[in-house]
Amino acid sequence: MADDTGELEARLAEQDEFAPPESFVEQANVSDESIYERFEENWPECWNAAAELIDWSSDYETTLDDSNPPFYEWFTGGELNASQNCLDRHLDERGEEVAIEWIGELGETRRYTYSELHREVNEVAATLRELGVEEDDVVTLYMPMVPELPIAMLACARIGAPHSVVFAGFSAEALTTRMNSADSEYLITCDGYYRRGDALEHKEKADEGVSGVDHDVTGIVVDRLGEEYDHPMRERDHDYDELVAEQAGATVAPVDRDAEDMLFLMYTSGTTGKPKGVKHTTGGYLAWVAWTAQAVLDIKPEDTYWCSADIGWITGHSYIVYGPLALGTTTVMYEGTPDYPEKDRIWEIVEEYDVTQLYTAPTAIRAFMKWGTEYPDEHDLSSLRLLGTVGEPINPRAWKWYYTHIGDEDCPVVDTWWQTETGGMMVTTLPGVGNMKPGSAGPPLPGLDAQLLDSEGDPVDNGRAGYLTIQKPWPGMLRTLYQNDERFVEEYWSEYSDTDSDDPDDWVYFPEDGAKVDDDGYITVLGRVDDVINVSGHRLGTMEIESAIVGVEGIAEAAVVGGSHELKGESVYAYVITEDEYEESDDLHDAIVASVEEAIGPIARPEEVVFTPELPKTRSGKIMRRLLEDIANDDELGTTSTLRNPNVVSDIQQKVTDN
Ligand code: 6R9
Repeated sequence: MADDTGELEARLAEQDEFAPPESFVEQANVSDESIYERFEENWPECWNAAAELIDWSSDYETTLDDSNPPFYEWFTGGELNASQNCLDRHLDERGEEVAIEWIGELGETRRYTYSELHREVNEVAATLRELGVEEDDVVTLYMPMVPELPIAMLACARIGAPHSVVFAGFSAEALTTRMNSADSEYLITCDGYYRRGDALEHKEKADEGVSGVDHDVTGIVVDRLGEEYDHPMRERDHDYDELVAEQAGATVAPVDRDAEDMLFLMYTSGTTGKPKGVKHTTGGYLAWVAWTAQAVLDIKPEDTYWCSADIGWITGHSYIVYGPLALGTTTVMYEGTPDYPEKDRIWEIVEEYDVTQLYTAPTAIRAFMKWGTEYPDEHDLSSLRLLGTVGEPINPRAWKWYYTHIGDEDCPVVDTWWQTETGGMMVTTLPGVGNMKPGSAGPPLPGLDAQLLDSEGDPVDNGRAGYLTIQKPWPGMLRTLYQNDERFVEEYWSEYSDTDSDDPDDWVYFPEDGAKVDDDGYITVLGRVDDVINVSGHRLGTMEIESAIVGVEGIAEAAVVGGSHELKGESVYAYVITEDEYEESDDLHDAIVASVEEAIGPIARPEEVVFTPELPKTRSGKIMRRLLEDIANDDELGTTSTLRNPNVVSDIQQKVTDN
């Protein structure tokens, strides 16, 4: 056996291109390669194909209104409701089929058929109305992976109240910032949840967050922990079960929303310390996630599809909730971690539920790889038809491991590049059409125009690194940053556009990623080129972390960079300078870690804190992050000749080695 595996690995190691399995192609939702040409010739009307996947209460008049770039509008004049699309329209044919298969960490399960989900969403929608929530009021959802989270999202969508989901692992401070920024007066939260068998209390953190909000907040609290935790209630808090019980059997007609009305806000990290409120709309976003879910994830109503992300991130919004439910399939929602109670938990679930597609992150795959093949080998994974990854670059070795040991060389692997801002997938192979190349996401989807440019805006040669740009609008794109059109233009459009022009051809979207492209047009995404790092697929702004660190008494200055990490992709390296009267100490180290956790959350915890008397700076006083990155990665150092203080570099290097 060991020999076989060795041989197999050796063979795979050499192979850098894989054709989609024949058995997959035969049944794929999309298998005709002419789709690329057809979409290009028929742009932008090609996107009517996406709009056709959803129900409209009033037909749209125009596919794309590009009269005021970069404020594009899609499917203008159309009206629809996302909750109606995810629920009501499936009731006749699929009312008794499973919509959400929820698996709790402690082994308990909850199953919602489409009619059951429809009932509870209606009751929650009625509850929100009763509390005074009106159309266009932003409702904040600060909840872990409990069924009430997607239920609340759909209830908000039903009454036309945009939701703003704040990842439960984020800190109280992060909640405050987001609620203030969105003027959100309503919060649905949870008493707590389970992590590796332990009850984690969440309500105190929520309350602390609310205490910083500059206006009154009405709360609804889901009781997940029961008697295990006697959670505090504020005066304006209500118990979820009690309120919903009062609305038993209530129905709320889905509100007609204009295609361009906001469906939700999602805050994400950017270059500056302040998170960006990405605005997604009802028509374009829903069409985009439905279309990509059927074309790339090959979702069919009879599937049991599982995306292992957290709904607190965009991946969960698009590919646990809206995409799969719009298509009427069964979507699996898992509360826990992949190694609890054992390292085979994922494979146990795949086997038990006959999961047909698995969509996860490279970080998870690298962990599975490290744990060893014995865990997947214990289970029958033959129900799987397709595998996907998202969130960060996947190294070819991890890709091949996934393809072989999970997919049994019989499932296509889609490596999907996209962002919070793009709403859904952008660059990936179509699994029934294109060959796969491990490590390369693939070509842009049909109807998308991606190009690599150098810093002057000129195209770069194939094989060379450049900046990824998107040259034409697409339905799922963000429309703006909440109440900040100026920052929207500045962040995404100023780099490569002629911002004085009203010709859409002069406007180019810049996602702030570096990439290279090969002769077949396959794009390998290299990573962020701004001050954002990607830890386990989670986007973190280095400025946010730095400002938490310099908030610690005794710290004068901090520079944060990403260092490569075997499992997480990148990890947080913090280089800090103490104030004169202070010295490096364990206490100071712990205070730094605590402050980062408090400001952002445990995901941003520094892996290394390096105390140094100086930071490498250019003559103009700018910190040379590139050098700090080289040190963190133990790479050969780039040039130090432009530094004001070149000697500091070897000192820091020595400290990192000693740590
Ligand atoms: C969906 C999501 C976006 C950033 C993006 C890029 C990185 C995502 C990737 C990938 C290489 C992939 N990224 N998918 N890099 N290959 N398949 O992750 O959204 O949290 O906004 O992060 O993630 O750097 O710019 P978001």
